[in-house]
Amino acid sequence: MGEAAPDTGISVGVIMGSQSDWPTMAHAVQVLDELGIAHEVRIVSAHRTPDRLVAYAREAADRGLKAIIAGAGGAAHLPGMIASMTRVPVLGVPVQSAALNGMDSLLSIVQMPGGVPVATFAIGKAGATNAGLFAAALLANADAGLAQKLDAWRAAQTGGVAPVPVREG
Ligand code: RP5
Repeated sequence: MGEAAPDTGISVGVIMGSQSDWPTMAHAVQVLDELGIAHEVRIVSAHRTPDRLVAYAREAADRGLKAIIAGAGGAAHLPGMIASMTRVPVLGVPVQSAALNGMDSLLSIVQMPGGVPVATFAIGKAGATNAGLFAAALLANADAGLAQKLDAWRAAQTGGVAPVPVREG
């Protein structure tokens, strides 16, 4: 048995299967940045870097991660494989694929067998944003300061919605 990985003080891991997933996953990172949540960002591919995937999942709990946001596209095994090796909650983001518009990603992530949960979000930007907000909500259960920030974030969103549409065109 090796030594337990040290707690890094990082609460959320944002991982993605490829550099090409970054434009989508950047929206999760933006939310974490706005709310001041300590996070790390990594490329971890289920298919191209399987050893990296195993190490990341196996060390996640001992490193102190409270949530892992995992985005992938196509045959999107990353979130499910990570979830199979850690009890840290996994939030899956289906990246919009070129061939099937992300339906392949969505179904690959959401259709987990009973016993290995992955919380699955919408395809693309909305899903990544909401995964960031959901991770924040999980952490806010045990962090009053973060709860205040999250409430303020939501209040600002509400305040930004005009009551009457601008008549364009
Ligand atoms: C998946 O394959 C990645 O998550 C990405 O969405 C998709 C395409 O990857 P690239 O060929 O652009 O690296 O593993």
